Amino acid sequence: MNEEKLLQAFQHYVDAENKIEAKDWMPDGYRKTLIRQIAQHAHSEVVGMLPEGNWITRAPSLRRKMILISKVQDEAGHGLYLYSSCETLGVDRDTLIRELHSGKAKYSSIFNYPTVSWADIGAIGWLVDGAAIVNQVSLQRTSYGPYSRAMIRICKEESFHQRQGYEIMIALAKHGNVAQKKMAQDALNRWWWPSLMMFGPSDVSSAHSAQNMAWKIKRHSNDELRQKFVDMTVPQAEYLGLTIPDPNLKWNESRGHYDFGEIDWTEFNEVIKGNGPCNKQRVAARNAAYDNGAWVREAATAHAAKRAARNSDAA
Ligand code: BYC
Repeated sequence: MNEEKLLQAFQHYVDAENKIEAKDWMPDGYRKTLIRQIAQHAHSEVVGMLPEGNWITRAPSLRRKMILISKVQDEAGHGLYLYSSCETLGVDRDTLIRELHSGKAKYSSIFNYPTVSWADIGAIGWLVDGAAIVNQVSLQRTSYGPYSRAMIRICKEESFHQRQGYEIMIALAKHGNVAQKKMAQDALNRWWWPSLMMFGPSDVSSAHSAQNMAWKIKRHSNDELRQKFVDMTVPQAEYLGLTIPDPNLKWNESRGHYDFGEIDWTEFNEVIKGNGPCNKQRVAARNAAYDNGAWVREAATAHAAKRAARNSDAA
């Protein structure tokens, strides 16, 4: 079959809601953009451990500490599923990790903001994991089988993450004292706009959306998902008695959605270019973790070689 026929057959197959598997023929562009998106997603999970990890030693009770450790561990697991899913496309994990460590690879803008108070852990669970779920529920139906299956597993844990964050916000904002309520509002003020930025540039500026929607890698546009998140989150903020820091936020009866203010795209572009408040710190922390773990990798390789030699002696 020539290239054009292959492309047509591929598009029909995708249009009929079939999943593409690792050994199926796929256009080079499809493989390339999937490697890009899945790798960025994997890096986001791993870098996402850092802002929350910052609070493990300072969680206010043993119960909170156990929950937070468990959540951060889940993120490492999500990173593993996603790197594995990316490897099925023919790229090796070392290459991806090298790109993260050199600062070449992108990861979600949200993890370049600092976690300055305990309420930030609540806000991350509520807003960041809340935004992640909206995006990832949609990606469960992505056309690439290994990515879709990873998303189904991840979403189950993500909803627990969102609830643990919201529960922290309830404790602070509804049942807390004046200082705790203030802390919750301050966290919402700082995390609201960066959470909206997680969905990426607006549809008119999104470089990859049109092709990736046609290939059904993405099932909803950046703006559709952002709107869904706003509509879902406003009543949650009202229940908490907190104010979303957007004077233009208003229910629009005719659209059946909330209108909201313009995102600061200059800030977004600076953060994804590496100039956010914590970009350098995050990349340095990942490099240090990799270097400090060298002895573990060497020991595991030596152990595997010893076992292989023992098995071949026995054979
Ligand atoms: N941050 O054409 P566009 C988590 C980049 S982890 C940084 O719209 P696309 C969690 C984009 O990559 C959740 N970069 O792109 C973990 C592209 O750059 P390149 C992470 C961004 O791919 C631990 C350029 O801007 N979720 O929840 O069609 C603890 C143009 O954008 C961002 C995922 O990764 C951003 N926010 O759509 C707690 C979801 N937005 O590659 C929680 C999977 C855009 O051309 N990814 N860029 O240099 C996606 O769904 C899509 O890739 C996006 C962007 C919606 C993010």
